[in-house]
Amino acid sequence: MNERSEAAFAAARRVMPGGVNSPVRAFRAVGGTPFFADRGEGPYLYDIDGNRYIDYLLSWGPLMWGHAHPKIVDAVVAAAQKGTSFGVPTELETRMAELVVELVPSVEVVRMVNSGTEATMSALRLARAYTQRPCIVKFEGCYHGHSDSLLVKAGSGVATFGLPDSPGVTAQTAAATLTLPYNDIEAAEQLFQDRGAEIAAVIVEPVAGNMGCVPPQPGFLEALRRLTQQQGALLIFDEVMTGFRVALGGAQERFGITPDLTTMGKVIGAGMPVGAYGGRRDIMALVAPDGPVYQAGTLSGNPLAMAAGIASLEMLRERSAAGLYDGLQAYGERLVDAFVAEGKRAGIPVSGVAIGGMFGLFFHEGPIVNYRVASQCDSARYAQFFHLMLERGVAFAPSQLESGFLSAVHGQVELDQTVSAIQDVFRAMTR
Ligand code: KE4
Repeated sequence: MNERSEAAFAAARRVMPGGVNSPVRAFRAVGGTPFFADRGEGPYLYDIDGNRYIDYLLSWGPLMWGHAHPKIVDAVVAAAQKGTSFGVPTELETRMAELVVELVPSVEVVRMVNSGTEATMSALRLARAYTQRPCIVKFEGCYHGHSDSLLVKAGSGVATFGLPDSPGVTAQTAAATLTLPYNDIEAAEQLFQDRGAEIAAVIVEPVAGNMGCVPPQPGFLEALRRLTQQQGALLIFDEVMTGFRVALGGAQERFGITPDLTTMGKVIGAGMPVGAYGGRRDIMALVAPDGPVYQAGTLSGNPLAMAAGIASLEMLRERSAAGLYDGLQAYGERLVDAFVAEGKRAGIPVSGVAIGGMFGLFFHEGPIVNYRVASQCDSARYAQFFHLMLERGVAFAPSQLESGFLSAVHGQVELDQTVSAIQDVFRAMTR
């Protein structure tokens, strides 16, 4: 079944921490040995033991066009044949920036970096410089990458390991990061009342994707917009995961909220290393070399990531007019409805949510509104479900506290196979 992955993992563990280059890939939350990828093709991922999976992990979000889409592969190959990096400007970077500015109207000026972590870290530095204030506000269960001031009650891998504060983050750093429960308007109002004058920015996942998929409750994002405006703080939407996924213009388009800064990643690189931060021109004017806020990167805006991202965004823009995002929503709803119906039929507490190209499946009766509730999910049940689905050729996220992802190339065949496997698995779970 997975002898080659077992051997590969043993070799990997000898030379890499946990045998991986990112903790969640070690499958610690669901147990067992991670399968090693050999190749991907559209909605399918093939492991080195020859097993094929319908892939709902999709590299944690970048792959809106599935694996190895010809237009994206051709774009990367063509760019590579001209060189991999130059250290001077290229027009590809301008083209990418023009696309982001066109598709995300709140972004007037944008800077490319190499990861979501870099994007959020830089956006916070900029917000502190612009407001001349020290504190930032984040929400429990939200993950914004692994920079020190954001590894305070983070979600994603840290939450999965139950490490609310990662070792190595100093007390001084943590003290400047204030955390609130997601979706808790009253708590946000109270914090701004108590410490509003110190707050440089609120950073939020406008749809939380790192404690499972948890949408904003009605009024939550509007309250953050109102409070930050009133108190002279900046509102930063971390759309590294939601950007170009929950709508063409991201969560800010879907929910009609205009943030001051937006961070991006994943989809804009279509699987190549990338991140970006951008927003109001008067704020971005502080970024070096125009302004004093220093931020730099050898490979920022590198031609291969730009070529892949441009190909992806241009296809998204073209297909969104033809109902791409409605199709993603419908697929997600069918998948979640099947999960909930079969779980209830089996007498197992379940709930789920579908929002654009992402979804959440919970072993909890729901509704899941924040990290405290999400952490009450039956993660052992989720692990059992995950492995039973894997045996049936369907790969979901290897953690209850993560989201599932869809692509434009998942079709009716994959949906039918997934629903049938869900029905079969819940029958097996009640035997
Ligand atoms: P990266 O530094 O991993 O490119 O981006 C960090 C980040 C920032 N903001 C949000 C909303 C994110 O979801 C992420 C990264 N997401 C995780 C998925 N839980 C990446 C998976 C991993 O850590 O390997």
